[in-house]
Amino acid sequence: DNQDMKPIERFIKKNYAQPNQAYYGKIKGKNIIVLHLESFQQFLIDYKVNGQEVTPTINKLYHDQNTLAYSNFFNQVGQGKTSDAELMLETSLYGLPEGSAMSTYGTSNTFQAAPALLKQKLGYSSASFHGDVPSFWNRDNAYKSFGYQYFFSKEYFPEVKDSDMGYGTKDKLFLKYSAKYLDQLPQPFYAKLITVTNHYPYLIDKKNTDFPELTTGDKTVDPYVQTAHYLDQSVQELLNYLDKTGMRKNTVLVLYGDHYGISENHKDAIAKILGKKSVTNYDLAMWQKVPFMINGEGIDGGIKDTYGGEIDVLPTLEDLLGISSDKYIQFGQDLLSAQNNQIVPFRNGDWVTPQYTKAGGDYFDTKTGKQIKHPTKAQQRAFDKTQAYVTTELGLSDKLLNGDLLRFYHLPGFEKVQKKGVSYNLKKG
Ligand code: GP9
Ligand code: MN
Repeated sequence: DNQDMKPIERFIKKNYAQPNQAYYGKIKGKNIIVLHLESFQQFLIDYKVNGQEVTPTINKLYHDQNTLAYSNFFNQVGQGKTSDAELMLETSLYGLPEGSAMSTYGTSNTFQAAPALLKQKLGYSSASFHGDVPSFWNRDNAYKSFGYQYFFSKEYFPEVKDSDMGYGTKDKLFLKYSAKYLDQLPQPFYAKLITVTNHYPYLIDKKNTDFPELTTGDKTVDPYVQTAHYLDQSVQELLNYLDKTGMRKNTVLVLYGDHYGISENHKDAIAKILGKKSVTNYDLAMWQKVPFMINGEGIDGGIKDTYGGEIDVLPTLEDLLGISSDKYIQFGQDLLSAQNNQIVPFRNGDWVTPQYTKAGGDYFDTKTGKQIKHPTKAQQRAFDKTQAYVTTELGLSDKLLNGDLLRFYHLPGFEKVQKKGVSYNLKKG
């Protein structure tokens, strides 16, 4: 045993949020499809261009009574972008302050990640799908460490004329091909579909869009809604297929946006979209909101205003799956729990709570967006307390990854992931 684990265990135990009995185990045994919506921001929900909804399908899911939807859910990625989002969802550990943790430690570190946990606790099979080369973000190695049984990357999808755009297989083709593989997975399964077309610089062939651009005048920003619209159509096609085959009935869809599409380098464009003259650090913090939804037959849904982020997804799913996670080394908190503290740390040490926001060195009232230039003593105490929590939490997560500390942590009833013999390579077989 390693002494460095002790403060981490203490912190996690102290901040453990009890599951919500009304939801506990509600989706146990159902297939789970995580739909990773590339660069998809919350502002797109119900957003219109020239009176037309950009994402009618995703909007409909957002308002569905069988969808648990979150209106104050934030991306928490750092430089590892997509890979940080993936790491948080699979492990409830933070990305690193610099670089990509999946690239740096994905091969060497020990993890107690979602695919392995679901396999060992509930007998789920697992697969990840992505239309790019398998080595991007070191996925081919990190997925083995996470316990993924299958990884369907670009080489598994037929290459036809114009099948690629930007980072890989176009979403419509990608989801169509992936669905065929999904059909063959042993059920129940845990599957992750990582879309790619809605990625900067938002390339789309004319035959795939008749949707208008934004009119911010920022040429690289304006087509964002066109690729988002295309992504939305591809989701609709997947839903149609799942409905047709009957798979939808025993499947839960988890949709989330991994990070911003329009970066802070485009402040003028962001201001135009928000209908403001200029943007504050508060606006930029709120700009980090992304969708998070859990949709499935029998889910008592609704739009929740609980503050949370990507780090909280796995604990939330564990609650719904009826997996008791009180011994797990996971930094997030179950969003359904009444004990959730609603502190959302960003990777740079800034944070959001329902009351206050710290962004770029400034403090704000979260409800009004008003800057707090001269905090009262009570406000200063609240800031300090939240900051201490955030700094400690991020620091402990970094320590855990840098020291590969999970190799010392014995999780009762959990066996170390066996990577030997696992191969995702189609050519080598
Ligand atoms: C590449 C894709 C994009 O395979 O996942 O990653 P991002 O640039 O968004 O981190
Ligand atoms: Mn991404």
